[in-house]
Amino acid sequence: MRLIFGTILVLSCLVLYTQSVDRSKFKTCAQSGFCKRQRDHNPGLPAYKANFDTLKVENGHLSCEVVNTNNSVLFKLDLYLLKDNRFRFKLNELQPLHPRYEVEGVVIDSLVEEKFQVVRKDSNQIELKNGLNNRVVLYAYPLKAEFYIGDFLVTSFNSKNLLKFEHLRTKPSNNDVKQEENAEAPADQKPKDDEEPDMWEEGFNGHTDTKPNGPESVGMDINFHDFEHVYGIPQHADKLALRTTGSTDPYRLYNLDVFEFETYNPMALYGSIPYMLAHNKKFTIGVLWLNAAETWVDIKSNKADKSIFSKVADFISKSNEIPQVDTHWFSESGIIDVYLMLGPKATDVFRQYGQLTGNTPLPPLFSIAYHQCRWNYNDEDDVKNVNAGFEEHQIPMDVMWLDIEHTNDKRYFTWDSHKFPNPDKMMENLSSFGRKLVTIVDPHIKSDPNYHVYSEAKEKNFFVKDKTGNNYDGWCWPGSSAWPDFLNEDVKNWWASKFTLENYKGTTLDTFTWNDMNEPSVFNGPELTFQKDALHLNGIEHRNVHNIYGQNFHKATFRGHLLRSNGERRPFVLTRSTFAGSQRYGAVWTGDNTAEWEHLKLSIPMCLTFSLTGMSFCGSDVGGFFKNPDAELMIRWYQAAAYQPFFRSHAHIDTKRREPWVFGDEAINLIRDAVHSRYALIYYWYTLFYQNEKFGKPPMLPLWVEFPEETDLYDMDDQHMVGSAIMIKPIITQGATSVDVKFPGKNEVWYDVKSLRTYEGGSTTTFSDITLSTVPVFQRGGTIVPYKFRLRRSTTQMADDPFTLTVCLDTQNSATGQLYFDDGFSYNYNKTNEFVYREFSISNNKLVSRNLSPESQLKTFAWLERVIIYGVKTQPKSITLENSEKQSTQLQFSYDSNSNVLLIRKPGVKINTDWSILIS
Ligand code: NBV
Repeated sequence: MRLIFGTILVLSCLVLYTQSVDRSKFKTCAQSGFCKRQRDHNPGLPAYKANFDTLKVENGHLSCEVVNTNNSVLFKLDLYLLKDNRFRFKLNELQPLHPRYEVEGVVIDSLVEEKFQVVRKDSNQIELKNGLNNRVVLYAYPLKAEFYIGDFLVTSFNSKNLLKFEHLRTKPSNNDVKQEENAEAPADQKPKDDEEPDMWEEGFNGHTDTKPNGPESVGMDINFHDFEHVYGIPQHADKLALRTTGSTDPYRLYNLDVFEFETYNPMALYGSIPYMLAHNKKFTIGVLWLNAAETWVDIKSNKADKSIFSKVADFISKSNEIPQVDTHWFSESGIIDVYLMLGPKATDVFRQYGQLTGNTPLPPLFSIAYHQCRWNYNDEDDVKNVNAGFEEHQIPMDVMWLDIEHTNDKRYFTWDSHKFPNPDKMMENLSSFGRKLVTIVDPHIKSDPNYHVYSEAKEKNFFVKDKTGNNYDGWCWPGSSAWPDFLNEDVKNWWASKFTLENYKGTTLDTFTWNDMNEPSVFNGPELTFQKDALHLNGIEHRNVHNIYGQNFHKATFRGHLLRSNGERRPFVLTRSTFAGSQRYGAVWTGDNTAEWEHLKLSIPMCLTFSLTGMSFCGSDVGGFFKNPDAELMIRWYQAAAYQPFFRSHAHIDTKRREPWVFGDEAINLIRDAVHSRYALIYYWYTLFYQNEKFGKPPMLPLWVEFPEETDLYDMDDQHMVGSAIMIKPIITQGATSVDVKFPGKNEVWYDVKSLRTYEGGSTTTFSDITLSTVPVFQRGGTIVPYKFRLRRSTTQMADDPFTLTVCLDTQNSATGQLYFDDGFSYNYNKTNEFVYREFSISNNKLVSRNLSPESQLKTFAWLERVIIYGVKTQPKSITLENSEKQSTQLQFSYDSNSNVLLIRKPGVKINTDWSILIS
């Protein structure tokens, strides 16, 4: 009977997955008790007051008690000045009925700033200053904190008095309900409904959330002064610049498996990163709301929310009302813990947030190349044939992927013995081409006493519990399943051990992992996930940790990869579910998109948003997961995705085959070109990922990060940067015949290194000669980009290939660029300095290569094959190379005075040596 139910459920899920989103499966704010209470909160007379008699200031840490004057409940406020221009604002109950959950494992460095000063203090205000002259002013009543960069007020917390902190309480008997409820509000504004039925129990779609702790939500306003644009809080299928939410639900952050998600709305998706950035001409700042419970964010803007009439009136009257974005954050439980990065520039914010939550570690080289996936490659022959197809059509590819059907009935870490009888051989074959394999490993564990993963976890008491203390039982791909409690360190370590080569038979160090369904997705759970009253280690309710469950699973898998190689090799793990800090464990993809042009278009803002919020190794399913793309969409998708950090083609099991060669000759050639363009730039990408690990600056960036003062770029999300040197405007509309490209930067010059044309910064050009082969990509004047042009089957074969440097001169005839590389897979770059990190720069007609890390020492055969300099105004007479031994050689060159391009042939020097080239 159970089996039949399970089969029906799984089948119905498959059917559902072929339709568009069923909104009724997911809560709106009005269907969520705490969302309603917080969103509708009308503060009336401000309730919260800091008691300055209890004020203590020690070592950049201020603390005091706060009272809710309506009900006398006491809180503790901690305000920290942190190193590198960061602040922390933390509010918790002083004596909660039992400890409230505080997020663990996300913040890795919150060192307190030593250089601080109390600037002034009176009975209602205290002002502290950090070493950079940035200040916080805390007001006792009404409680609020204002943060200043120099003299500019940039953000304030609770200046709208929306703070509402529901203290823990005992469940009142029916008679007490009235009294308790009314205690929260001022006498003149008692709730109209005496009883709020949602407070102690809440139903949705036939599920009941028993809420043993009753109401415990927390909410506060965070306001951005003199800002019109805010970004971040992924994951939503929406624009890059966040929109105001007056007429919609707030943006929801609750990790959910939303099938066929809709475009342009604030519904929750698979990941939740409660981190927002605000940007204006002068500053970029970031705010992390560190709470892993269900969270919603309302956004208002005094400018954006204006009617057309008032905008016109403002224009006529030259109104100089200061713009402001007001945001209101509320979470179902936990505490208020807000980290502020005060920038003042975007690159500072990236570094500050990276110090707080970690940067994306340098991925193995293969993982930033091209991946070939589908649900499913059916058997070993299929894998072999697809691999052979890439050979035949000479399309580079580094990784093949296997989805859930490769397992023995969805028992992860096992193989279907009919379809995959010899995984070792299959691995060997792939490795012989220099290629890797990724297998999927989901967190739902088939409830089967004969399945070792299940029986061990059961015996060790490692599963998440339901509210009664039994192992949580839910339905997923394998039927009845249980979920390991990845919040528990012992469980993570046990899970990690499953990846050792002895334990995961058929794998080698060339096998990597895909973590899916980790929201977690539960077919028969409320909103397709766990019950909120499910229990983790030490009785922690799932409600508190929902948004971080997937990250802990991802982290455990990452640990497994480290373990299996004794910490020698860099892991690669792809995740669907994310939280702040997930970047430390690998890559993310945007989930189950659709083969439609709108989805191709959305892949850009979705990955830009992930990038801004630390999760920089992002991509979307090339071609679209659901439905069948035609050749044009497929080609355009490859062309766009070649310039996004994670580059993988993927498809639903019910779709037609779509390997690059099924679309005909023209498509094969164009797809090959697109994939090749990724490989040609792979060392540029790798250098960006290295710099991302070091400095937190993501490889894929909105234009405004590079051109922070150009206000017309603030909304732009169909054109983006790859590093500081490359800009792309992918073609994302069907049948495009023309495209407008914006060239930012006054006094800048942009080069099309293929057509050899140049474009002036500060202009927009319409390209009206668009064909299917057009990919508008430009290199910025003033930059040097390393290329490897030889077409190879995978990155493995590229290691010793020679480099070409493309030098694009700026208006001052100078340019710089960096190159980083190492063995591509180990930690030797950290342990024994086996890497190359060089800077190339040209000025006064001399191109110089210098070592950026004198301690580095990698043995490499890679050499410099050619240098192409764009923007050279006069014909050179001679070109002289001076090598590291100070020997000079004359180099051959050609110069084209029409295009101003100088081609220098065969400098022939080893790339990791010092050399210079003099153009006279
Ligand atoms: O494992 C099957 C799929 C996978 O292909 C997809 O990429 C994931 O997002 N998975 C979801 C489960 C079922 C989706 C309909």
